[in-house]
Amino acid sequence: MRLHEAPSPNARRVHIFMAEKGIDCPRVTVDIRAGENIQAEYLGKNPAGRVPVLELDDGSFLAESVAICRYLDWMQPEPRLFGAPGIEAATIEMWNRRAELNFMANVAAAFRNITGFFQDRETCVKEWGEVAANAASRFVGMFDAQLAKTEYLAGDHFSIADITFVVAWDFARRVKVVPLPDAPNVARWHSLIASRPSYKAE
Ligand SMILES: N[C@@H](CCC(=O)N[C@@H](CS)C(=O)NCC(=O)O)C(=O)O
Repeated sequence: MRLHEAPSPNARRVHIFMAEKGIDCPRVTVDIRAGENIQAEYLGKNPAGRVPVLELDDGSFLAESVAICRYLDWMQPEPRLFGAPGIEAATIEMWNRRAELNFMANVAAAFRNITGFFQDRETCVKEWGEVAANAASRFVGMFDAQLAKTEYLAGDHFSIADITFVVAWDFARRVKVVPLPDAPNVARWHSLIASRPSYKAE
């Protein structure tokens, strides 16, 4: 098994997940800046042209960071990061989707459209980026209110939802295109997540 990746939020999701599970595998760096991920050879691995991609021992490829995490979870069920079947797993799914769709996707759209980072391969619309930045900013309140009630994003236990949100949060802080409002409960939660050894996984 090999992980095709580049320094990026979605690859970091898989790195943290792997560290939590105690799984490691060789890495192959994909030069996304130079567009290696949109060349024919890479598109054969992932027709969506994105990182990360997990290459399996039978020569097949698995893309989409959460799908990769699902596969790793099947390989190594403990610790349970997708929750116990039933309401726990469903609640984790709910918060993971909120972290991804309401926050991470808006942060990514803001970054891509405002900075024009990938303008060699897509049309960037600054106004759209600003709309996305404001949407990401507005959703911070939803996460802060949840974290006022629960220790981790989806309840009492660390989960994939925490991984998605911390990766997106750190990226938003680093690229500075989203105005992040004061969020004391997110700050409390961030210190908790940052104290886990997996937070430093690369
Ligand atoms: N939904 C995908 C998103 C993957 C994605 O957007 N990856 C970014 C890096 S975080 C990428 O490959 N960007 C290169 C490009 O857009 O050309 C996943 O979860 O893996």
